[in-house]
Amino acid sequence: MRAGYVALIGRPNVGKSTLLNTILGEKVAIISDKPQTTRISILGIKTTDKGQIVFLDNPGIHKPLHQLNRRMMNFVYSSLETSDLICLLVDAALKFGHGDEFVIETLKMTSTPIFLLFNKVDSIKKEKVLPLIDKYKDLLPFKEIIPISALKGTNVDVMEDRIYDNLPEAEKLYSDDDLTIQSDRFLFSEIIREKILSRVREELPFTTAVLVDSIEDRERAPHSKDLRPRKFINATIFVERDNHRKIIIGRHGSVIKAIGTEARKEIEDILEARIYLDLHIKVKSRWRDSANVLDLIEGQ
Ligand SMILES: Nc1nc2c(ncn2[C@@H]2O[C@H](COP(=O)(O)OP(=O)(O)O)[C@@H](O)[C@H]2O)c(=O)[nH]1
Ligand SMILES: [Mg+2]
Repeated sequence: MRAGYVALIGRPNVGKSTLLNTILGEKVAIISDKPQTTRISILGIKTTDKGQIVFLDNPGIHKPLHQLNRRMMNFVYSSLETSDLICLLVDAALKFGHGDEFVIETLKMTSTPIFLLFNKVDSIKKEKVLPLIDKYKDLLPFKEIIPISALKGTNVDVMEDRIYDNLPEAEKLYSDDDLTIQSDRFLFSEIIREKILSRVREELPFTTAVLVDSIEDRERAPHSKDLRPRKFINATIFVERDNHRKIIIGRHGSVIKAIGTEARKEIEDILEARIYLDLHIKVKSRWRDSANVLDLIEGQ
């Protein structure tokens, strides 16, 4: 048996969370085309007959400006420290830039073995891969360089095999049917945030936080044909400014309604229950620097 921790590391938007979901075959991390979608380390457990790989999906490596971002980067650093192996993801379609240099510098601090994964190879021509490998291969002593597509699943099995080769011999760290350790509250708050990110375009870049205040059971109406259990979920969306609140509400409430409907459907599928989702919006200026709000969100 082999088992260990593998940190997924890279710039924002390179596809770390997509890869985690593909590996697990289930959604444990939310995805968006906006940077800095993932804010904490999200654990995903893959158990096979070879052993167990515990993946840590992470926030993207960036220079932090707010307390929120400093906390995000602290998740990255501690995941670098605790992991047995690091998978550095790079977007194969993007040119090497300052952000990539910063990532390489950050990784120079660690002596943990590193895999280099060129992701999104589905979006580039095959002949572009070799020059990429050439550009990167001497920057760090990579143990393996593997082109993958997290979205299509290309080479993900190869990657898993190579990971096992590099993990210590050890007993499993979690039980066989554990997929993650994040709570339902956290997952639901993330799902709501994902719907906000996809509904609200450029006007509002990643400045919302979502807190699930309560999840309560509800009685079924006496003659209802829907036999699913019923749950009532209360959640608060934090925004920094009143005009952000208006954007999220939308014309005649159309935006918040769509966010609520999409999130509710997804949560209903997960819980196999009928869900009532009550969303409230709270304006809290500079919540990104409020230890109170950040503690509440991380503590879900
Ligand atoms: N074409 C393509 N797009 C991808 C792939 N992996 C991720 N993406 C897209 O890249 C964006 C960022 O993905 P996400 O997993 O949230 O990136 P993260 O910030 O690194 O976690 C999303 O729009 C994904 O759909 C891939 O293998 N191919
Ligand atoms: Mg992510």
